[in-house]
Amino acid sequence: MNNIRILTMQDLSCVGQCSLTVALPILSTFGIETCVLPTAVLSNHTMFKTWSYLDLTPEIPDIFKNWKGNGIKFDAFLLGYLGKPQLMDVAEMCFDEFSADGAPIIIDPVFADNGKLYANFDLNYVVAMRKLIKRADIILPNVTEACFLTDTQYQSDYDGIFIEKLAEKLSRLTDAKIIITGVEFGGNIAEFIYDKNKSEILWHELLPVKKHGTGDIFSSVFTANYLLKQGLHKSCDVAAKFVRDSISATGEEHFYGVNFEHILKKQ
Ligand code: PXL
Repeated sequence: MNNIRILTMQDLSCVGQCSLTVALPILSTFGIETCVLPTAVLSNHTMFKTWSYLDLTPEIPDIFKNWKGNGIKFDAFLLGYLGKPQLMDVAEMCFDEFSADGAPIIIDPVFADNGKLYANFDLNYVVAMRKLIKRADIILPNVTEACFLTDTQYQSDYDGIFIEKLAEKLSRLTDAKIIITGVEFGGNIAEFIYDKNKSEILWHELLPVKKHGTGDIFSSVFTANYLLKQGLHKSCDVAAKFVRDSISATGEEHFYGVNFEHILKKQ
């Protein structure tokens, strides 16, 4: 039995199978006590046509005051979609105040995909994220996020050398272990793992459909396995297979996410 308590900081999208509604059930199912710091409440994620957005930043000082008063500490942190650049400073305060000894910080930058920033994001967010990832032990950017973070022109048609250079450039911004997710070429999909100049590429079967929320599922399954001492390689492998199976369990008409619940039920 483990007694790991993680804090995951990301938005709460009421509908959409992403961020907290993914991280909470997944981490809990793996037996990890999962605490949440919701950064915003959205009616649904921003891949729908419209959404409401309640920024919860003003509530956070009071949450921290009470955590401090109650002597709360966390053994690990998983960050995803924060939503506003100011929240990066809040995240740093949170690490400073509430880390148990040696608590790993895992950051999925979550601000862009397919060469473009998500709705509501601008370059200020990217600049703030460049600073925040200095605090990370592991970062999980996709190719687009890695390009923005390293000021590299995104190209959809890339090769292994392009990805290796991206990882090298990222390693100048942070000492974190780097996992570039969703690397696609030659009809396959891979994670590129870069750990202190040692790199490894982990190939998986590429399914012919793209779905929302799969990055959040990957980061949650990866984090759970990593905290349970499975190592980088195995944790990536389990997470990638979990994502693949979740996509396979999802009908075409289900446009906003994947039915990861069906796969989680089998864990
Ligand atoms: O899955 C990433 C994500 C998380 N949260 C919100 C989003 C998105 C992607 O668009 O809109 C609110």
